[in-house]
Amino acid sequence: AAAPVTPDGETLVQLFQWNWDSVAAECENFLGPNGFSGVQVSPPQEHVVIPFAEGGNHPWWQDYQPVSYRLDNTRRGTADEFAAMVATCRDSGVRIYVDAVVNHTTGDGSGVGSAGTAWSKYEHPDLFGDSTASYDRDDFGPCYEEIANWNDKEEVQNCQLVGLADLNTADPQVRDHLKRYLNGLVDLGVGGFRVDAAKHVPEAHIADIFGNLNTVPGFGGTPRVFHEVYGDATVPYTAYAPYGEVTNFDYQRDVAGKFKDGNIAGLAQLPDYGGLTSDQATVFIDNHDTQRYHPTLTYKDGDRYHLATAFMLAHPYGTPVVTSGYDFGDNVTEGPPSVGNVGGNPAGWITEDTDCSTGAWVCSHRHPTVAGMAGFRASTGSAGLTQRATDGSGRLAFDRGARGFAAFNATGSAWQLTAATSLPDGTYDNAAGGGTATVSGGSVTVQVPANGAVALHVDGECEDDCGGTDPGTPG
Ligand code: LAG
Ligand code: CA
Repeated sequence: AAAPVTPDGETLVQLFQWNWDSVAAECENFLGPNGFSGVQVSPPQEHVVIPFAEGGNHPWWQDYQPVSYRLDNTRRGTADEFAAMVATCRDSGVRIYVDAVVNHTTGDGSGVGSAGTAWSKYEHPDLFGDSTASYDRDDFGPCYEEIANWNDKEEVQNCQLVGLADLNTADPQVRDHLKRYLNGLVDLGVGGFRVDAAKHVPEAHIADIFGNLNTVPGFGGTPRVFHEVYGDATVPYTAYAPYGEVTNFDYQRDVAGKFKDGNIAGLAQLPDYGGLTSDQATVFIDNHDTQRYHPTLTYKDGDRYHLATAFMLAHPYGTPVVTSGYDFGDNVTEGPPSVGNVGGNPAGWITEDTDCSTGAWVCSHRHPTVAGMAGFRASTGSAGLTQRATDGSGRLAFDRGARGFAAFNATGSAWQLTAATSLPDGTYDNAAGGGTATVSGGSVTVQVPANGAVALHVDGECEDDCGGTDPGTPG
């Protein structure tokens, strides 16, 4: 099969827990027009329903416990709504990436899933809603205990992650069921997958499952895959690099930590974090797990977080994923904002349509410091990076070839900067906020706001629509 299409200059956004109708609207109204190329959506398969756990609404993490591979009636919508979302986003040039839970099914207990399928920990009687496939106890294991020794690769890959029934992916029939689920999504036009807990599935099984999928209609090529691996000495990131891109938590910790500390002047030349080259790495400032369980920088940190996100989009290393979820306050279990009692469903069951204006949904990708940066990344593509300025430890500016210039100020006072640049002479909109800046004779003079950025790129050159804020703009 053809290779996945992975052009330079892509920006993905994790629309964590957004419902399908809301994702579709966002593709059409915002993401496509602003140069975002993909959305990572929450798991679309039938999931357990855990009411009112630990003082919250249905916890967000019920989605990570598959009951079957039906797409009908999750908290985010119907199978028809899912298919319509994929089509609408594709028409806007935006690929849908599905969070694929392939390592495990459910935890202890029993119940009825979101689409009405009965389950217990090792019994999933109807995987596709047509009585052709099921899992029973023999399809799990070979280990039926929780992972205890994280230094033992055998255990990490074959025992139970937080007590979730671990699928026996050594069994070709289990892999066939997983491929059937994934190919069903690909045939709808899904562009690829974030592989949940990939590290817990032996590499050979990952290779078979994700290396033998259908071609994506509309986009061409095979699905693009991001393996979720917290690399360590026992299971390094690089073990999964032959089978797709790999989530780079080493980048996440280092870059987020340095922005938090205001120590960014050394970030122009990034190492191959965790041994992953730029092409092999998926990068992010936080994700739905780290923002809850290991927060370094999150939406709660305000400007500094948005600044770090803008930097991630300006720097060529890795494929960036912007995180955009909902405000969970102090409750790491709390499910997404939901509508009240509808059609006999209890409150908390159906996720509300996203509204970026209320504060309930964080919508980081629309923040003024971030929103224009997917356009910057698309414009700068594979252009190399040339450092242009630093000032103390908290300030950094660089060029991206002759296509872009960006300056980051992780301090509490404005930075008056005059720097050399290879950008052609002209006046440019600031993609990382407001205002414009003029390049003249290979030099640019800008005021970079406290905890803010200035980012100029060739496709953001303004002719006579600069908004009148620049005194040097010709009439
Ligand atoms: C992931 N990546 O490897 C997800 O990013 C992460 O969010 C998932 O955990 C995990 N793997 C499994 O897919 C989430 C929650 C867990 C939750 C789990 C399953 O962070 O807290 O576990 O999803 O719903 C929950 C309870 C546990 C319990 C378990 C089994 O919190 O206490 O042991 O269910 O019943
Ligand atoms: Ca496993």
